[in-house]
Amino acid sequence: MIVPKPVKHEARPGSFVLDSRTPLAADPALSEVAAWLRGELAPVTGGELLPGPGSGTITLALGDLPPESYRLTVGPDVEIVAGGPAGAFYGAQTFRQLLPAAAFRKAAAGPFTAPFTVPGTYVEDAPRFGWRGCLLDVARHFMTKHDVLRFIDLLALHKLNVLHLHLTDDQGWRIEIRRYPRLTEVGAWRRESQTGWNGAMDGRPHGGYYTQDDIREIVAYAARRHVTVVPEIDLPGHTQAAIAAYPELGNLGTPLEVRATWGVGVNVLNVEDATIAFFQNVLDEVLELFPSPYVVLGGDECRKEQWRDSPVARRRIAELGLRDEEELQSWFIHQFDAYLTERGRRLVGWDEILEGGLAPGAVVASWRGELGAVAAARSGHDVINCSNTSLYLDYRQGPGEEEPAPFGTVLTLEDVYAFEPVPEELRGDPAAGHVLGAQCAVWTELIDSTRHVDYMAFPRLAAFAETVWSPAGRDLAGFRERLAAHLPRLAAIGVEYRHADGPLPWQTRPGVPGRPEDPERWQAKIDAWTSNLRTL
Ligand code: TNX
Repeated sequence: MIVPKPVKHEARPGSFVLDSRTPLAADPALSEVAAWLRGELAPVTGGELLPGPGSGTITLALGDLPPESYRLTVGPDVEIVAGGPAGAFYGAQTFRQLLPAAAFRKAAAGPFTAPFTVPGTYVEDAPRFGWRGCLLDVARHFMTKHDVLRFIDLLALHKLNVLHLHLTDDQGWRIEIRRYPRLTEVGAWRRESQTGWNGAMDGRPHGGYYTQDDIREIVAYAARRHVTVVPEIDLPGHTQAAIAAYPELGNLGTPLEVRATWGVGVNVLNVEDATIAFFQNVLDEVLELFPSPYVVLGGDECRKEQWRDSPVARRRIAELGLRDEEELQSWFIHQFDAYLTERGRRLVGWDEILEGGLAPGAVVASWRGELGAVAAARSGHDVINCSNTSLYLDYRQGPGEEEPAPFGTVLTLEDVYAFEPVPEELRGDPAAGHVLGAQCAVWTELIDSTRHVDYMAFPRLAAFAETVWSPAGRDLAGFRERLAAHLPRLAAIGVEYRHADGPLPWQTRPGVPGRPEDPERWQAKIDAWTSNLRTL
């Protein structure tokens, strides 16, 4: 009962006994995976799983397989053969899932829980997609470093390998930049927050940020779990927190506060050389901290009112011979594409970067339905399918008033499980090869705690993991069975997931009203937003 479902999973004769004396031996290239597995198991076996003689050995070995693939054989011994450390890590994750849910506890109550008996098993496994991501929005509501590390463990448990950290937005700047200390001194704090979509405010300050040491720790912790942390610095919209810290970045010349309400704001960056230089300096520090080959520079939801009124923006448009503000936005993003390319990184932007010409080499994170994914792939750009209508885990999970984040259309567990990363229009088209994978998203306008993140992300994230890891095709009944075995693991870890029949009393949020959006109206809105993508 493994989640996500492996390529092949069969019963074999015999069984394995894991106890406090079980030796674990690993190829030197896999020693970090071995250390990780020892660390996960020791609290409940009571042993250290050191290499040594003994019956019933766990061995991690390298074999002639792709890097993320593995074969796991459980008999009198356990053998994990993998193409590389990532594959060995996934094999070890699968092995943990063959143990009782109690093995996911951090400590056994009373005497150690082991020995565990594992029935004979053979698993052959490899991911379907290379990009298996989840976005976590720590800008709208800050999450502590500890919560982020815990979230990384939960991604790794589901064999996801990308954490897209949305670090900056109108409502907060969450990463220390040495050269510009006001970004966090001012930009990381807001006076209060909007509590729902009815405009009510909570009157309570909110904030927080990660120091550069915190970021290094998060990146290293994730790397050990084969998760790449992809940073997002959102530009040129979603930048009010930065403008509050450094007003010269904006268009108004009057001071602004870090934004306390949600929605798409009018305050965007100006297009002066100094502003571009400012953000290239910011990126110098970001690149030093994040080894990720990909860097997300947003590019989404940039309102154009201030540019239309700005003599500087109008002059830019004229000098460069651009058609309009859409092309100006595209030009702005291009400045950073060249910058990143020179430094060996690839720019990722939301599908709005397709409007007004796509920066060469850029990767598109397609979020407004799937039209952007189709357009980008057909024009030869790599794509990550982040479709809001299937993968936005901030959308409500049921129609009732009791749902604690009453936003968006209803997006059930079954809806997420039904998601297919390759858009229908691309099936059978060689352009489908440009789909790197998919990514779910936990936007946090209305999600103000880890407990609430748990409720929104789980178990829908488990369903998402099957769509990107497991072979194509769906088996809802089989998934339900696997999930029934998986939920006790989440419970043992302490994840406050949503139960099938809705929120428990303390998971509701009375006083934050909201009716579910009508799916047809919602789709019509997305169609209107993206109609210009049809003509690309
Ligand atoms: C759209 S996805 C956004 C986010 C919001 C989210 C809420 C994207 C590029 N922009 O800023 O948080 O919807 O679901």
